[in-house]
Amino acid sequence: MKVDKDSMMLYAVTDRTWLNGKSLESEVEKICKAGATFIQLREKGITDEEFIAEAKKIKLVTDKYKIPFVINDNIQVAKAVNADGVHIGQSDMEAKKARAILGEDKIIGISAGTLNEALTAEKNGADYIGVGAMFHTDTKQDAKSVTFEEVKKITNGVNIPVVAIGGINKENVLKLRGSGVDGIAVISAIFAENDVEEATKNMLKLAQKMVEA
Ligand code: TZP
Ligand code: MG
Repeated sequence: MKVDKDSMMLYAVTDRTWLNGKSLESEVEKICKAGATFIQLREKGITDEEFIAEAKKIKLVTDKYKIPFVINDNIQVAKAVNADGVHIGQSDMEAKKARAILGEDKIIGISAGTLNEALTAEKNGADYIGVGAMFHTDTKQDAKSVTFEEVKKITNGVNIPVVAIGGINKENVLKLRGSGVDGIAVISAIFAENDVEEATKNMLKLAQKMVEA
């Protein structure tokens, strides 16, 4: 499975912080059903065994809805569960390792904050770029912010899909109009909401509106 621009429209990144006793797979199922176009499983501070067990459960859901499914930052887990790919940070080594381990058919997403980083990622075989943080976010403490101008340079400069991330919510998503991004990646705008289904539907509509402009 490879990515196209359409699959970047509403990219949901998981977070168990707000589950409140609900299971991650049931929340992901609601999100898939409501129209998310891409799912990334993001876990911090668990063992690879736990990560693999969780990834297997989520993959059953994303396969059912035929939505691309990538693993954050862990190539071995992506390989072990036969995920559609992996999302990694800025590291030439990691990009090469990911391609060598996962093969040509898998999706490799790479984070970039500058045009230079985006071009390097593309050269290293990235299938899409994640750009951010677009706005203030409390979700990732070390997120660096990226200016609108830099995002425009990135979308103009690369030939692969670009998804914007970082602090994107229903109030600010339309500010990304004209940036050239193919969609939005969100954590709290979906997972921090009580009704993730409603939040997904709403964010999808807004993302489509933003991209059309
Ligand atoms: N990478 C850059 S910002 C960010 C990540 C994972 C956090 C996005 O979370 P939110 O809640 O959508 O701001
Ligand atoms: Mg990383």
